[in-house]
Amino acid sequence: MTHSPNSPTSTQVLGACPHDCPDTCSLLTTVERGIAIKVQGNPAHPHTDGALCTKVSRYTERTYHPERVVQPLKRVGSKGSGQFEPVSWDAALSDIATRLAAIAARNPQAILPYSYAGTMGLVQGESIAARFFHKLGASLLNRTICAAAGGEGLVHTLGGKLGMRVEFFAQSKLILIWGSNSISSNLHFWRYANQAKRNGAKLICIDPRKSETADKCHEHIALLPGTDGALALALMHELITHDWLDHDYLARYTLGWQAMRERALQWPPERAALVCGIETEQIRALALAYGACANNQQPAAIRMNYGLQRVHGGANAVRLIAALPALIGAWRNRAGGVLLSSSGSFPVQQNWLQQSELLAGRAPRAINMSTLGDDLLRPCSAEFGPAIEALVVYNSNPLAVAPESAKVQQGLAREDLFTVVLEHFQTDTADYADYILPATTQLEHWDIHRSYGHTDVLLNRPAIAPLGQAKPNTQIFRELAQRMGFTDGCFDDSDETLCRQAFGTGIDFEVLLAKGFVTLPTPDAPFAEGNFPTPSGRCEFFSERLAQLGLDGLADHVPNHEAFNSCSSYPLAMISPPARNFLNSSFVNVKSLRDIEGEPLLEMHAADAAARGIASGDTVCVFNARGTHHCKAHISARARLGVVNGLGVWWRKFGLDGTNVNQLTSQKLTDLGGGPTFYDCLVEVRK
Ligand SMILES: Nc1nc2c(c(=O)[nH]1)N[C@H]1C(S)=C(S)[C@@H](COP(=O)(O)OP(=O)(O)OC[C@H]3O[C@@H](n4cnc5c(=O)[nH]c(N)nc54)[C@H](O)[C@@H]3O)O[C@H]1N2
Ligand SMILES: Nc1nc2c(c(=O)[nH]1)N[C@H]1C(S)=C(S)[C@@H](COP(=O)(O)OP(=O)(O)OC[C@H]3O[C@@H](n4cnc5c(=O)[nH]c(N)nc54)[C@H](O)[C@@H]3O)O[C@H]1N2
Ligand SMILES: [Mo]
Repeated sequence: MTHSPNSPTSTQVLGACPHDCPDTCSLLTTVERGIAIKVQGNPAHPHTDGALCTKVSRYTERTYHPERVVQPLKRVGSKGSGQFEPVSWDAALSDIATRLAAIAARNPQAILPYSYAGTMGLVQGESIAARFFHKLGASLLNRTICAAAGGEGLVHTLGGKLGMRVEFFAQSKLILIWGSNSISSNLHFWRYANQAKRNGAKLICIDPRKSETADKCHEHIALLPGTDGALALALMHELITHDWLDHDYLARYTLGWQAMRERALQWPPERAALVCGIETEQIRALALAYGACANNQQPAAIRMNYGLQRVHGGANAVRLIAALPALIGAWRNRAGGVLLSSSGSFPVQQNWLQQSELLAGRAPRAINMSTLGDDLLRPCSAEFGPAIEALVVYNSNPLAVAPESAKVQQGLAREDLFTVVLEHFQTDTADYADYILPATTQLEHWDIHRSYGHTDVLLNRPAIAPLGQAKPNTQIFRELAQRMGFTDGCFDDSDETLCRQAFGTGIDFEVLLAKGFVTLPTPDAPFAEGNFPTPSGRCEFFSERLAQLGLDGLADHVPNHEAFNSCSSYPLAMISPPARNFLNSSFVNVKSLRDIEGEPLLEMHAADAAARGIASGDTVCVFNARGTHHCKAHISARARLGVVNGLGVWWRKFGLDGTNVNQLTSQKLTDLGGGPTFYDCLVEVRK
């Protein structure tokens, strides 16, 4: 904490942005008389560079929002009515502990924790909470909803969630921005890309939607959703037939090249163009640009993001794209290669944080968070195990963000389901709670963060006291543990201790305390000489591990579950990428940000709208066999023919008919990793 030179009563506190975003910014919060008056980007942190996105610069508006939940609430109305009355912490926690203990006495696996990335903090995420559920023997949760497919794709190709260091994109000469609207969802990467652009780099955006990022790139390839694997194979085809290859790199540092080569040769650009719904010439031009960088002529970099892996073949597509740098030897230069996620670089002490030995030999079933709707409705069976009787939600808003909301809603509405929600606000999910417990925000608690877009560790110190009766997630689970009679010493670890130990001895905590961030000592060009952390030590075109699972060891194009087909009764593909001023469903209730986004919209191509007699501003019904969702149509050059864009993720209660886009999405899963397929979704639209 430092005293600001301007005012003796004003202090500045170093923190970290908690949100699910690759940027993980360093924050400076100005506090006067115990009130946070301003949250700014830390100018001393190179990646943040003193700048925040619009939404996080409004963090005080969110923190002091008049609708913050600041005391425990107990349901008084019917399930989902949203009617609650205040209760004391003691009454709430005692009742919750009694109810959970009764269920656990029959079968603890009937209790399901449900959490994701409301905060990315390692402490307010899965530390004491995980210990609590492990001790209880509750069902485990497979946290697949964001990155499972892409993560598997990386692991089975490069060996981990690793890649280029983000700062070196500034020195690249060709950048493919693939499945990422960086200006909206990875702003601090965009700064490096823009620097490269000013230095003469060519930027190509590959995205079905003409995003704000596509506007600023030299070229935009608007392929159909879920066809990236075909495009990558055709690129390989062109690199091979023109011999734009780094043969030395391929021979020394890759595995399975002959088989990959044969498969790629089945994908001439003409074939891929039909699948992708684009011109053959666009594929040839892309290959020419990428091939011109072969053999160290120019550094070529790829920034993938998770947007492209929310489809059936998401993991295979990531495998194919992650393999591209090896063909041209792009990894030889630190400004070449690919980055999807850097989160595997961090020496997180997960076992210590989560204390899995508290399971004491039990192996509870794991429930996939991406099929919550179905799972809440499943009866007890030999295959499934006990029906879910209690759901404890923290750091997530599943009714808004999980696919096929009608099923999630039906499940949450079960009278025999006991639901506890730890939250800042009365979200769509919290409306269905039996108890809402007030949680602190990032300004009010300790935490420590890794990042999936850079390689710095950040510490977050509390800037202000908890609002009202709010408590950190950790403290809520500590107190519940106490009431359940859990006496293990690990429940006494303080938040500060958890921060200190989260990275073991891998990080100098004193530097973190003083500076707020520490950069990991990772190599500049990690794969310049192979050293892939795969079983073979090579970039794996062919994965023996996948082959042993009975899967195709070689990556391929895997078509969508709901592949685009103009003759089907649902002839439009719908994608629902993030809105710039929301963070998934967070911030939707912050009025100044909601005012910028306006209202839930469906972007449509003029021809698709005209064919249905739809004009901009019309209320439309978007529907498929899973449900209907009403919103306003917006005819826009951002939508390509055959694809509609429903920017997400709105709170259902702000929608025209109390739904959002996830009323339409399906619970079908990805090829690997059990991820959701939000962007693999056919719909029809009528006025
Ligand atoms: N402002 C803001 N920032 C965010 C988020 C947010 O909600 N708002 N979300 C955060 C989260 S949770 C994550 S996981 C990260 C990454 O979040 P992502 O969801 O990956 O975010 P984007 O970078 O916007 O990438 C989505 C882009 O992929 C495109 N896309 C959709 N389908 C396909 C496809 O099949 N192929 C290709 N090539 N592109 C496709 C979309 O049109 C969109 O422009 O961003 C984080 N940052
Ligand atoms: N249609 C469609 N659906 C999507 C996506 C999409 O692109 N399209 N994106 C998907 C992706 S990539 C992701 S990552 C998921 C995200 O899904 P979630 O991780 O559920 O993200 P949020 O909607 O931001 O909800 C997080 C909630 O956690 C709360 N929270 C924040 N900090 C704390 C805390 O310290 N303690 C407690 N108790 N609560 C806290 C916030 O108030 C917020 O309500 O959504 C997915 N859903
Ligand atoms: Mo995500």
